[in-house]
Amino acid sequence: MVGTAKPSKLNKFEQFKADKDGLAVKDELEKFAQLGWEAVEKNDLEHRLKWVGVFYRPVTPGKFMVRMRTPNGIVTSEQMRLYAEIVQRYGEDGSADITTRQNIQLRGVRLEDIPEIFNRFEQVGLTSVQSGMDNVRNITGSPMAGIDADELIDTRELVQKVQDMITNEGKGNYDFTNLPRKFNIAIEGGRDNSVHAEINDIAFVPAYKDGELGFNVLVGGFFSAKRVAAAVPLGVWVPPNEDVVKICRAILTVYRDRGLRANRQKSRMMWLIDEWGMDKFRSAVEQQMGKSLATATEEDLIDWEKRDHLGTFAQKQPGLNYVGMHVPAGRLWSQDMFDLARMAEVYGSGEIRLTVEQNALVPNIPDENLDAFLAEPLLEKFTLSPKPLERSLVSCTGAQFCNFALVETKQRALALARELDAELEIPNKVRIHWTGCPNSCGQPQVADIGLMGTKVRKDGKTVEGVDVFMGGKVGKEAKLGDRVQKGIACDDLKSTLKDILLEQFDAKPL
Ligand code: SRM
Ligand code: SF4
Repeated sequence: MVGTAKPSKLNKFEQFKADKDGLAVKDELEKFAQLGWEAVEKNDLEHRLKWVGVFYRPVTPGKFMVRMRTPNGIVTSEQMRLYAEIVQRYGEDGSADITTRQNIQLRGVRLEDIPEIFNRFEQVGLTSVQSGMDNVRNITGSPMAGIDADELIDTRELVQKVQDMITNEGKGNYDFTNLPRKFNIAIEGGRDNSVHAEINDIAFVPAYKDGELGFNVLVGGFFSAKRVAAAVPLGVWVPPNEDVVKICRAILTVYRDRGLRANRQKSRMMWLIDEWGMDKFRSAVEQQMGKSLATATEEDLIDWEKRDHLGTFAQKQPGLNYVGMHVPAGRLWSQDMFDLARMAEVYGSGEIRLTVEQNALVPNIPDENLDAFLAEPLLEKFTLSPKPLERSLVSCTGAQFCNFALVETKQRALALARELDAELEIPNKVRIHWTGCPNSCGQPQVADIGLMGTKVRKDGKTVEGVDVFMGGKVGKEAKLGDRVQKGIACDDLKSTLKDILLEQFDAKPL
């Protein structure tokens, strides 16, 4: 369904969506598989396939990326094994990444295999539908949901219900496939804002009202190359029930029908909120819901520092534990995924959880299985206590696979963190986030030190470089960081970072 706000001349994205809804390619996958990717019409290949989570990669033509949906970051061992099998067949081209939205992306996938892969997804309850372009991205929730003794609200069921509403239980839902732009939703149920609520278009954060526990609703958070904005209070409180689904539907409907579409640089929901003001936006949402909403009256309950979940921890269920493993730069190979699946089955309950820091947890490990789990060889690669810089490293995809990238990120980020960890004693964690371009997928604005790829002139040549962001704060009183230095050539970055760490993070040379 196309919204009512029709600009007089459609930009090229609005035009191709009006010509044919992106979701329509769902029924053409067999045909594309037979045609071969080179023969697929350009808009179908480069854009519409993203509506079913299939991303053409101009950097590696013919080797596609598949972006899944992983509600609340929860993956079963069966699903993880399927991921392993899918990428295994692509040899060196086949890998997977844990994303900054606690999700999985598969790499190296051939278009001719998509119909079979999608059948196999369905058999294990997976979907990649509506995971790219003008759709709602993976819905995040606390990776500790249901196992954290200090949890306020278990978000698992709510996250799943919101996803089911948006995607028609994974089958695809034309109601929400033509939003003005991408859209992010997060539902936080813990005390430490594990999902970066403030950078979502809709965020639910736990709060009381009249003695009842529910959520305050924040809206409009986003990052883009042109502008970044933290989410602001809608002024509304909702109970942790079907109303969460209903308000998501109402906000999405208002945004779909009234959101700004003329200029894609000004189409994220915050631009509509700015234009209308919050009162008008709220009444439009209430009108859409067909009832007035309760006004939020209390502060949210986010009062903890953000945890990174790495290590071994007791769960709220007596005798059970979860183990959080560090996955360097979020990169997984098929053997890693086979191992994770097996370990989750043998020692736990067959469940794996992903974090927005691109790491993996295995929950529900009984005390008596813990030693054997900790002796598994995978833990030499995915360690429980990496050194401080590597520990908190986050990196977007970068130039290896992303055509927007101005720099290579993941390998450089890891190499630099390891070198600096070897040369410095750093008393506390320092969260370094790399992002390959101003789109900010690696969220440099939430980091202690954020590095954003750019091009720099050095010795008469154009070379890869970064802008440096600092001051991002997460957890309680989350705050976005600012750009503090511009245009540092990557070759000079080690000494710049060393100075910052020595001067501002109490590091000492080893
Ligand atoms: Fe992103 C576009 C990767 C999280 C803001 N993002 C892209 C594309 C699809 C561009 C492309 O077609 O190549 C990248 C795919 C590269 C690839 O091959 O992997 C890409 N974004 C990613 C991931 C994989 C980074 C990562 O390594 O973890 C994350 C996938 C999350 C997921 O599972 O869905 C990812 N992207 C984010 C986030 C962080 C977040 O959501 O917390 C942001 C900033 C928050 C936001 O959206 O408000 C983000 N991505 C963007 C933007 C800028 C949006 C804007 O309004 O301008 C783009 C470009 C666009 O949409 O035009 C973009
Ligand atoms: Fe690609 Fe830029 Fe996003 Fe990194 S920040 S994944 S380089 S679009």
